[in-house]
Amino acid sequence: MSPRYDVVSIFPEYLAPLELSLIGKARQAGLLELSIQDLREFATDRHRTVDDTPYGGGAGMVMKPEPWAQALERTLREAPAPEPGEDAFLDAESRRPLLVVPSPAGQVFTQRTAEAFARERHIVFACGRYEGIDERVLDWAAERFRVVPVSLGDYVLNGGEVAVMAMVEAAARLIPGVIGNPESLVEESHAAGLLEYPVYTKPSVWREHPVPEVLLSGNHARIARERRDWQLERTCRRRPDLIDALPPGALDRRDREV
Ligand code: 6GU
Repeated sequence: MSPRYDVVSIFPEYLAPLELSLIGKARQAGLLELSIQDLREFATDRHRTVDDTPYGGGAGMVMKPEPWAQALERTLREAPAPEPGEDAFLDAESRRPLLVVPSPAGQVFTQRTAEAFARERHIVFACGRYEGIDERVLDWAAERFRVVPVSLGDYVLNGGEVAVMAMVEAAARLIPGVIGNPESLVEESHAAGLLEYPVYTKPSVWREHPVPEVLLSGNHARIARERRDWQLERTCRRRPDLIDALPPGALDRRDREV
């Protein structure tokens, strides 16, 4: 059974690029079901209002709770049914869909998060705008979903839509079958906690810049060793924090000579 992702947003057109490229093809191939809901459908007044002024004062507007509850209830009604036998050992808690709330106040999204998302059967993404969603929606939702506020990093976007595009793309490409050659997932940046090594293609000399000689040697052991060194050098220079975070034993004796 392919995973289902629901995205709720007041700007459903913002998510249109998810029709394209790899994710679009995965949807067409039935590897991923993606449904985009317009939050304003669940507003009740003539102006389709989804925001209001904050209690306690302050700048900006807050998203009203009721349209969110209605929209999230619809995603629960449309939740994929468990396959007979498939989830036999899951408790009720694990059967709850994941509710991802993009927010600069969330836990930071990493490749590990993407890997965890790719194992989920049903994820609902709740895109907030303005100053955010009335906190009671998250309290209410916690009885129906596993709620996780998630941030892309330490900067502020206008809303969750761009963040959801990044998260959906990072997770969906890890769903089995979405990427034609799964070996390309093994070597890429962050898979082993290091940045990817630099890559080169023809011509062997381009505008007086030659390709590193070792890559033309045909010596696969030497090439593998050199690429590992390039990864380590690049990671030390650009992202020393990743070196500090490597699990014990991730570096071997020969790595330490770099
Ligand atoms: Cl997930 N949402 C918003 N609005 N801003 C962000 C973010 C998310 N991650 C970083 N900045």
